[in-house]
Amino acid sequence: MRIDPASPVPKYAQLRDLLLDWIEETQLSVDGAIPSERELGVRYGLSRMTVRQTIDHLVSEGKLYRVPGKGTFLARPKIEMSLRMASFTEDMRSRGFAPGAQDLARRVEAARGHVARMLDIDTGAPVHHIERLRTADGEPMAIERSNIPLSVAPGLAERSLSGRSLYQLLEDEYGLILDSGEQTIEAGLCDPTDARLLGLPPGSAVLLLQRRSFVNGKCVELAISTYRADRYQLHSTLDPRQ
Ligand code: 16G
Repeated sequence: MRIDPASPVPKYAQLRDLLLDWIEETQLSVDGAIPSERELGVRYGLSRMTVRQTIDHLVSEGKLYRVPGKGTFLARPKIEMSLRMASFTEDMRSRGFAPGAQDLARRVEAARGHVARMLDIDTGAPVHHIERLRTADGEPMAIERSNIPLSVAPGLAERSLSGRSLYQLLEDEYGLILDSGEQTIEAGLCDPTDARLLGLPPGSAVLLLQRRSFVNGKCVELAISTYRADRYQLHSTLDPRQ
């Protein structure tokens, strides 16, 4: 395949497709190098500027990454964000990663405003607030901030969560089996504190998730989470009848 100068598709966009085809055909492995900008320019008869534009796009999409002075390499594929009720632990295990959690904060506090409303409890009612950095094979993936009414899980504060799944604990010790949920996902920019924890430059793109999980119609968890947008993507099947 070649660049078609008569095509209405801009050359940088044609090169993007050619490059993605080349990556697939050569079965380039993750961290494998793509040809240099100079080589690509010669191979496809394009200016260095056009080639750079294509690569800039692929880098910002997270498909490629640059190492200054070394070249441009194939990035790892993104993880498809689970749209099921799965816990982080379950989800990561099913993908072959070792799940992990680092405690960032844990306290019992009085529910206010948004949290009280979303949990459908009185303002001032006590809630467990649990903040964890979630990791996959040791790599930071997300920060999860869970709010659980004290009334649904009394004594949770005294229970260790280290190396343990929160959902599993809720099930084993409180008989809470989450049976429904709702979730919103929106794009956002990472604040400096979360960026440091996630190992990202401040202002990086992130996915902001808010999940409410229910047992018999009662909201038992409000989780407000920040997921790395360079490691996650959304995928859904579309049903015209819904
Ligand atoms: C998921 C949930 C989170 C929950 C966590 C429990 C989101 C979007 N989803 O990641 O609400 O707290 O699982 O995980 O935040 P665990 O059982 O592995 O501790």
